[in-house]
Amino acid sequence: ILKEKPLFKPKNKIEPSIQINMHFFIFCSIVETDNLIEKEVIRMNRVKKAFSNRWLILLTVSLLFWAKTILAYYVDFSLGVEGSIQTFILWINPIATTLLLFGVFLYVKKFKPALIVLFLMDLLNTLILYLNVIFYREFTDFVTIKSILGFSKVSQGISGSSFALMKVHDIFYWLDVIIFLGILIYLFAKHKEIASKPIKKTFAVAVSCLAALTFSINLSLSEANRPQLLQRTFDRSYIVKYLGLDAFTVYDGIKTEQTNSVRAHASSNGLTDILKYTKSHYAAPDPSKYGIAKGKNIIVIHLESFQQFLINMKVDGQEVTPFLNSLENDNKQTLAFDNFFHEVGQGKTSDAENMLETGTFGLSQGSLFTQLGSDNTFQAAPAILNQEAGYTSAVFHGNVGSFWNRDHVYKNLGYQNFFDRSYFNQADENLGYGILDKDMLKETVGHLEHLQQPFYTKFLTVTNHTPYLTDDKNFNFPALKTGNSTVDDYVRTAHYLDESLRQFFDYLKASGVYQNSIFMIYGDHFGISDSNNKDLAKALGKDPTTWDKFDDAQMQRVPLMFHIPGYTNGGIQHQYGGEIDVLPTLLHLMGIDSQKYIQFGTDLFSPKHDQTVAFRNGDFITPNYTELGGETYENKTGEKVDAKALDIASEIDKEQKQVKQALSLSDKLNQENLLRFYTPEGFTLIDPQKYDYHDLDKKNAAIEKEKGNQSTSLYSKNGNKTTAALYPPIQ
Ligand code: GP9
Ligand code: MN
Repeated sequence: ILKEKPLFKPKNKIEPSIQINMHFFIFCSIVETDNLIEKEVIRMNRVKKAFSNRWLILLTVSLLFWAKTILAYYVDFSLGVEGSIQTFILWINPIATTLLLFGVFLYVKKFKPALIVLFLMDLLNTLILYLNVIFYREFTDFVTIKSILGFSKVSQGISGSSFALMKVHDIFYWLDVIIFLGILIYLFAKHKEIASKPIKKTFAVAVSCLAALTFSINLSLSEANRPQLLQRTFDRSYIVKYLGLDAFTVYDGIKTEQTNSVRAHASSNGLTDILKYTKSHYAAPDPSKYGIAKGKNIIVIHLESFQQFLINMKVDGQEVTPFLNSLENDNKQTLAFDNFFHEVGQGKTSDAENMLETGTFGLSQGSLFTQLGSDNTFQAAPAILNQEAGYTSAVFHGNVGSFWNRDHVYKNLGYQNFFDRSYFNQADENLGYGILDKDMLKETVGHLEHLQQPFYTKFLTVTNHTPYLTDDKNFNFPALKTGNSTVDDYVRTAHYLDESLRQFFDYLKASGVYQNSIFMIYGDHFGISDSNNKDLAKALGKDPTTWDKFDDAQMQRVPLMFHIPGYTNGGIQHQYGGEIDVLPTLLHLMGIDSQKYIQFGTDLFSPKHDQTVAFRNGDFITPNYTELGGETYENKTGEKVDAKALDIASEIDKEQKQVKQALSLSDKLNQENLLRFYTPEGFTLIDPQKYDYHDLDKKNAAIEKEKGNQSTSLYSKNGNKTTAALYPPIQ
């Protein structure tokens, strides 16, 4: 062939054999070039294929997003993850929502639009993640729908200081999105014809189902680790920790929509029935108690999970709470109640706080603090005391500020200061829900002594909290020997709490605060749940085999005492009452009439005090009867009785109606946020924006400085010297 059709014609004569060789060489080169071209085409096709393999794309983008979320969990958020189960839940929680959202990509038939959808999902999710990262750096909290809609907090957090809030590692939040965008642009510009086979719809649906399945596994694991996670919403960070940021955003959106729609239909007309009830229910103060603590500092001590049975109880011949007993039994300076009940629902501590601060009930489900507290209008103790009597206010608590949404709610209650976990030594031992009470109380001094007096202060203890974790170093008290560890250790942590208080009081006495204060001490709710009561029965000298609902109800007694140094008319009070009654009682002791405020309880000392104690589920206790789920028990005998036969049916019926009415009117007031339509004369509406719980010590020092000689803080009165050395060493 080459002879007939030579590839080239040499100018000079070349020997035929060489000629053939040359021809062969050229031929081979051409073939090889062709080969190379073909290889290149194959390579290009592979790249194209890879870029157009939908499964690979989905997996890569999802994995990268998962990694970014984990980065945020560990580096930017502090979620308080404890133990391997929580760690596992944390690691899997971004999977479900990421698959669900990114999986939409599989449903879009055409390749390019599908890619755009995926990119937008990635961008949106990254935006949500990053917004939260920035917001968290400023507020130690997550972005809520409300804060986005209201724009107030987000704009405060994001604008202005936003650059200052950025960190070098933030590049990792955006790197994959930028690369994705680059690839998109490249593909669109250079490979106009790029396409890929659409995924069968069944596969797309399968991915969504897988996402749903993953979510339900995630939710069940979470519920097992933290029962009633969604009903009670302890803390926004809990939802993020257990279910992830996207689930939190959706959950928050649904809740916001629910409250908004209730509120949109509310009007001041709704107040008519409420005012009618509270006005007619009002109980005027007993003149002999009115104003007996006027002008004194108020020190509220919240005894975590502390029940009345602990008072005067002995284990192996030793008093569990000798210090609290000495206060309770001081029949001159203390007014203590032995028929006082907690009335909390699922909001536990937060419900107790709500009742004591606002005089309204908690909600029938969940916590009022977390559900409505962020933007409800309140007329609460710190605001009333400040406006009517010039009180400064502060809360001290060894747990993070976001728990029970306190960091938001306290502002609406009018608290000027909130010293949360961040104000205490970070090295302090964290046991369960916060640092140990002894450490917390000791460290409060550095903050307390800078508050202007008179002050209204609340100390939220936390060490006596289920599961009553103990060690032998801090908790040297004999445990009960019932065999149920929750019950057994309860007395040990209660004893610890008692010791913490004794030390705190030693300091207060030495610094002179004690003599000029009224102490309001209460147990917030049960520590031993109904399911454990039978194990406790024997230790209380009761028969576990006859233990019933009636006994469970009686166990809901918690301590309440007003300890007023210098007062001489104290003694144990036997009238029945509950947490809802505390605010009007306290106000009257302080010489402030509660009449113009909407409050659902009555002054415990008033001759007109309503002794019916309403539980959140509608059950109630009176001095004579205990009504549980429509069944009546006689208090004297503990026996179930036939109300009709005893001719008390109509009396019980009337009480039951009133209990239900009070609970539902209180719910209406709070759910519809009706206090925004009612401002009693002389009361100024609280503006939460005025409060900021950062740098509180600096602010209080500035107030001291500005007031100069007029400053009434302990520190100023002590010749500008700290009183911290007066605190006894922690034993
Ligand atoms: C946590 C503490 C406990 O900050 O107040 O709340 P509780 O679990 O008792 O409702
Ligand atoms: Mn509690």
